[in-house]
Amino acid sequence: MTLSLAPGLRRYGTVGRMANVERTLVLVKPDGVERGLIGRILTRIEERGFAFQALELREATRDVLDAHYAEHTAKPFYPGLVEYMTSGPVVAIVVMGAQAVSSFRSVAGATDPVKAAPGTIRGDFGRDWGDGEIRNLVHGSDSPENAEREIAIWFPGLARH
Ligand code: IDP
Ligand code: MG
Repeated sequence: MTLSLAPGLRRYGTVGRMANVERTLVLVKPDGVERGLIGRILTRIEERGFAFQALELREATRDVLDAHYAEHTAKPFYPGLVEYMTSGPVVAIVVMGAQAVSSFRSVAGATDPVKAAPGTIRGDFGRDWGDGEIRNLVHGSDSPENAEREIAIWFPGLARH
């Protein structure tokens, strides 16, 4: 399943490669898709005035997740994280604009939805579902360097180098 880019968004592809505008990789995780929250999550990004360079509904593969979560593959929660991230489709998005990385991290909120502040995506839509798993609706890159690394994994055609 693919939501292809509207023609008007294609110009951001050129801008994204030519200008050094900051980019971040956002994922609406399977719980966000399953619960019908794609629109509300995208709205929060649009409301802050950020642009989408790419936006696609897709299945995360094990290979993509191993690369994306390279820093976590040896951790005890990793098998559960893979199960979670492959439990349904995700929406992969490249968001662009000055300080896009830290701006989206502040909109996403703390990793644990129980600790995430109200007003954040995780704090407004997340909770402890009582099964010991963390399901926190979204991913956002944690640094501009990791953002470019992750964009190259999810959207090789948009890699800057
Ligand atoms: P982040 O998504 O807020 O950047 P990270 O520490 O990078 O948080 O962890 C990546 C993802 O791994 C989290 O969003 C969450 O889905 C999952 N995760 C992190 N720590 C745990 C844990 O202790 N138990 C279960 N899942 C976890
Ligand atoms: Mg992280």
